[in-house]
Amino acid sequence: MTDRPFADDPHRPRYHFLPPANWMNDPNGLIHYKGLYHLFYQHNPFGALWGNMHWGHATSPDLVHWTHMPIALAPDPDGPDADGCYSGVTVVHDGVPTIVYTGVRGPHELACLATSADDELATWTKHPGNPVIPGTPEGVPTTISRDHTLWREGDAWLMGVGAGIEGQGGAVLLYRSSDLVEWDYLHPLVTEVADLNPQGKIISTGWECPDVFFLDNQPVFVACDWDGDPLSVSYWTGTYADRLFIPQRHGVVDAGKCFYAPQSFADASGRRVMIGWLRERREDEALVAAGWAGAMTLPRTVTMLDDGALAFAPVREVELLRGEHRRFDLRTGSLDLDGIPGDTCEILVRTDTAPVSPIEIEVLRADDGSERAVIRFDPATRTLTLDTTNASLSGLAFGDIAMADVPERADGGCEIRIFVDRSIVEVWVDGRTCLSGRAYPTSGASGVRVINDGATPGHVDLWEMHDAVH
Ligand code: DQQ
Repeated sequence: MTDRPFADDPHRPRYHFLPPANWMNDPNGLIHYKGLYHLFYQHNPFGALWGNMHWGHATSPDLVHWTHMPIALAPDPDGPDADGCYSGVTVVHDGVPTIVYTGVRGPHELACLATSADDELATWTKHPGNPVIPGTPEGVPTTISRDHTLWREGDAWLMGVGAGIEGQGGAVLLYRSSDLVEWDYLHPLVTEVADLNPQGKIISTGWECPDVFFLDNQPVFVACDWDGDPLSVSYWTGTYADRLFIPQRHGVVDAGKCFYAPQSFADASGRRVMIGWLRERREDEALVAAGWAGAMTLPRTVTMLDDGALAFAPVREVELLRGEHRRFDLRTGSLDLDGIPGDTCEILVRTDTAPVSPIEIEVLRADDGSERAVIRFDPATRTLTLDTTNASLSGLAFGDIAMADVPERADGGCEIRIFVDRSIVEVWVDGRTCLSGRAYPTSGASGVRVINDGATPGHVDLWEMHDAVH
């Protein structure tokens, strides 16, 4: 980072995206336009806590090196977004880049538009007719109604709005338009299905940040389960016909407790790329003291497997950040990092054969083990856990245990890929299952230790990772 007011902050990430300072939450308006990737985001430019919702903006030629841009959208005290410019998307309509976002004024959540005429999408003009949808549909008892997902169907735009319907849980309200300005409400595209939730019951009072897209013509629906607070991020695959999505299979996008509000887009090569928000896991007091809050995940590709499950993997461009490299035998134990910073690195553990007992990797580890984040793959239960309960001695940091199921690989092998970036730990197994977490060691802990009972042969690759945000 060239602007470094936080150079001495050991928790501030260096290759995951975050704004120059202050609060950030949801990624918004992701688009690949005229050769540049654009990341907009929910941003409070005035402080490190949630509030004053603006749209921040950054661009990248390659999804990993980011340049900060001027703020794209700010609330207008006299407008329908007087209390905030909330989440939304960017689409190109008749050649004009257009943001569709939620303007908030008092209790009202209202669909609004803004357009840009410059190639870098640096400046935006709000539509004079905002809000383009002045309220919720008559007769639908909504709990919330915000955040947008758009797709093309013939000559029309279809738009899903994240919502909740009293007594029914999460819902997506479906609208149709030919020009993004005049919208007709159709019906709920999908509502929460209790039986498909792992809990077997309705868990959301509303779904935030819905994301509807198609992979090889198969419909996918991602939503954030919300009950007044963020709960989890689910995906469903199923069928789409007569403008109804019938969910058949449920999965978790990333079971990490800090992961929320992901958004995806298709880039010029056609791949589907997703970025999510990594929430802080510490008290407000610590955020204010730090002067910043929130980071983005590394961009992830989303693909569908034959059985309808989704696979998530870091985009290949992440390898552009790799620097110095070392290789160790999987039986090494504590790794001698030999100059590679253990708090900004990538660790790749590969077994040559099916693991016969659990493999544990401790990162951000103090020499005496008093602080450590633990990644554990258990081949018997096929589970991956990320345990941050002992990651910090600070009373202001929250630790937790996140767990994900790891499907068996046909060849029996196993690949665990870990990205450590100061207070961020992102873990993938077999380029399919991911878990993210936050860890705030107080002691500058940055050791890496691999615990393997010695019976499973394999190796560990370690790279330093370079800074990525200008
Ligand atoms: N955050 C946004 C909302 C969204 C929520 C407001 C999820 O639009 O529903 O900042 O983090």
